[in-house]
Amino acid sequence: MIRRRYMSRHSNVNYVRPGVSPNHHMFGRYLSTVGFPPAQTVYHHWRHWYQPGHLWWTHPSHLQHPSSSFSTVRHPFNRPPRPPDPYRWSSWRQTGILPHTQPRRGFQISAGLMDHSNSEPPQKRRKNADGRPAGEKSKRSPERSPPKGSRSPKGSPEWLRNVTGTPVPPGKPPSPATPELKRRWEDLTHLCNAAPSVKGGKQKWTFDFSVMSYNILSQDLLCDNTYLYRHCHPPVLDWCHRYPNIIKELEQHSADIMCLQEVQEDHYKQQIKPSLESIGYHCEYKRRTGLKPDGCAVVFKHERFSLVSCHPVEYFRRGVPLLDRDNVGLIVLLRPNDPHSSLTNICVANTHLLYNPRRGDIKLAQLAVLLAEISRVAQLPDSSVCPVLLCGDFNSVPWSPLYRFIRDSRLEYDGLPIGKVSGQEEIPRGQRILNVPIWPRSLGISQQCQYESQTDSDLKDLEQAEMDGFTKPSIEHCLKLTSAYSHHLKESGQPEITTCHSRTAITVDYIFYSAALGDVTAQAECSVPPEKGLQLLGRLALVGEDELQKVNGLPNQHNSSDHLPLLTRFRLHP
Ligand code: KL2
Repeated sequence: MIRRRYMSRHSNVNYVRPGVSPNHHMFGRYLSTVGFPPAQTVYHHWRHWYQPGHLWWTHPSHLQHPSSSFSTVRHPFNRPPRPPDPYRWSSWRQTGILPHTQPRRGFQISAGLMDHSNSEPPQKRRKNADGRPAGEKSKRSPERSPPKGSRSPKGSPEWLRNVTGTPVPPGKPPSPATPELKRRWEDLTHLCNAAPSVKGGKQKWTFDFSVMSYNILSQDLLCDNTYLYRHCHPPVLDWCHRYPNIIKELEQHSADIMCLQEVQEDHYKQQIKPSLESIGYHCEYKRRTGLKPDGCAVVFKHERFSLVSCHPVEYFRRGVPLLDRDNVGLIVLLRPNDPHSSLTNICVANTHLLYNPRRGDIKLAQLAVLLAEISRVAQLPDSSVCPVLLCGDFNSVPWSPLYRFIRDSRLEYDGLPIGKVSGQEEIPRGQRILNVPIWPRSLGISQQCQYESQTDSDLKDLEQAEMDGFTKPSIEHCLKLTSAYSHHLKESGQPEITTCHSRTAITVDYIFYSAALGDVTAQAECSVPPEKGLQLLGRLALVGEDELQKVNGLPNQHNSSDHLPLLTRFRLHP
């Protein structure tokens, strides 16, 4: 019976992408924007594929590497003939239900996941950025290096650590009824004396808006790091399962401004941008330098804001050894659409800093480049700065030196090991300490994270002061930033988790903002908050490890990234 069901399923070569759920109301709509067949067609196939209790998943043949693909070879009884490989692009193209362009290394996800041996992930080849010095060709990127046994990632949860080889217990395929993660809205208005927003009338005009920061997990990086997702049921890792979930989530939260990271360029162009534009968003995008195909997007509702200017930021600088990585940032200056035109612009910056836990020196240099550009973009005629929102994935944990630098506007780093800057690893390998100065003067950015004047006379005048600055082991910046999240759960005091996979469960994503006088968080944490600024009205509460354990970690059937979105609401005063 088991065998017949298995075989009859495969006798039909019109496979659908596994795990695509027809239950999402966005399903037909969004897929149709990229040339997918009508939803019913896919649904028919989906039903055929995704039967709860179906034994395909538990069958040993799924452990075979899909590159063996379909052949005429007959297997013994317990090894039925393999179908045309559902994980190979060519098989899907024959069905006519795939988008017209070939996903970059798409459908290899499961190839990695199907290999449930205990071996470490294969050594990965470094992709060379265009125009890199030839010597870098053979250099292995530490960012892509597989985990070593000696590494001690912070917060790696026990319940996700030892899952290799047993992703789903036999006979228990994950049902579509995997519990959903519950997140409640935390209203903070009562704490900050925020009167309801007044739309005109005698009271002062204010402007309320919401901001999201969300690392959506690029499919390319997912494929590169499959060993992080061995706890997942493979179909939930398929982009065709993840995309409808992600777009539904974005639409449901309906933030006025969204800062997205790990947005893969082809998915952005073909799916994400058209979908968001169709619901009233203006979209800006900056792809990483080099060959990795993802980047940062900032999107906002054009009903609420107008774009004043857009500033992509590349951290790669030829000739600066610290800035040899392909991470990027994206800054936009926005004007609130305010009929009274009494409101200041706001500066929104989005970034995804280097992952490598050992290279805090690079992370700080990348951050300095971003802060210098924010200071320039946000500068007002009176030399003060407009309210700033700094969002993104900083690959650094709360209260780490990098985090404290952002929040305290200053970091004394004398004798600080570079492996301790981000706090990602409890016991970092390597003892190398930060150089003084961290980044060289040739970068053109001062130790106050400001662009330096480049003219000869200016340089002479500044020389002494600068030299002093460049020999002191401290860095500063001019923004007064507060974190919108407190990094501990209100009820249990447990750490909040923003990213979770089989090696980690920590906070690395943040929404920092210029807090106004009267902002509750700022009063508690910032001695002299600036007058111009934002008031935090509320946030979508994060969750702790316990809640994530109940939903099998991330990504899962409903949460389709290995990060959770951060969502906040602010009030802007004139
Ligand atoms: O931690 V992340 O995931 O913010 O969610 O940022 C990086 C990592 C992202 C971009 O480089 O890819 C992931 N081990 C674990 N994760 C890695 C590794 C690695 N060696 N390399 C890249 N990433």
